[in-house]
Amino acid sequence: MGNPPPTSGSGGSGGSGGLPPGQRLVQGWPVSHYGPVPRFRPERWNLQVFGATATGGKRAWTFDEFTAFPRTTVVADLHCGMGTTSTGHEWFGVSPVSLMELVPPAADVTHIMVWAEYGYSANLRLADFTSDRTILATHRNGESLTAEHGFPLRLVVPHLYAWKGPKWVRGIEYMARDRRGFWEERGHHNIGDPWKEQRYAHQEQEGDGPAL
Ligand SMILES: Nc1nc2c(c(=O)[nH]1)N[C@H]1C(S)=C(S)[C@@H](COP(=O)(O)O)O[C@H]1N2
Ligand SMILES: [Mo]
Repeated sequence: MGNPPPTSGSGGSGGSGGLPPGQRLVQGWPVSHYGPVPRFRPERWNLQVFGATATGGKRAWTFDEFTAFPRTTVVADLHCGMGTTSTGHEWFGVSPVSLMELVPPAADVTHIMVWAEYGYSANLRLADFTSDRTILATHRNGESLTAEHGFPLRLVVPHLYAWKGPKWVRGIEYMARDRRGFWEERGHHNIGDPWKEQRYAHQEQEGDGPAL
């Protein structure tokens, strides 16, 4: 879990505190991702939970079914691993814990891989995914996400760099051991805590992640 911010404050909790080391504040909300923006096709969209579930089975929800889930609000900043932070985001969406209650993990699950359109993925420790500030967001500042920012569903993990939060989420895989996601395989830190400035894989210490 992330260290608390150095001094004054609210840190990851909404932008009135300090920035993580080496980050600079940007105005507004820049768009940043690898590859094209996927087109949303409601009739084909689903959200799947699979991997090491307690029953061994998988679950999938259509867009309409997902829309009926209980929602919650989290105010949090986005810290891009390339050095910019955008603030003032009020995320509205579904708590990962509520999904996991519907599809319990097997007893040996330690990590989660979150999958997005076009094969983008990010690995998380179970406790990162189940943090009470982590949210599968459908809305930001009261409006539906735009296509560029991840419509219809993106993950936000406030205490980690933003690459840990896939836009255009489609799948949640329960894992009994850690595996590297898209950027974690390509030179980025396996944990990605901005308060410890864990940007690159070469900074990893024993136990931070599986061998590259
Ligand atoms: N599917 C997908 N999600 C992604 C990425 C990506 O390339 N593909 N990039 C990540 C990175 S590096 C950042 S900084 C944030 C940017 O989110 P924003 O465009 O809403 O600011 O999205 C994250 N989620
Ligand atoms: Mo980023």
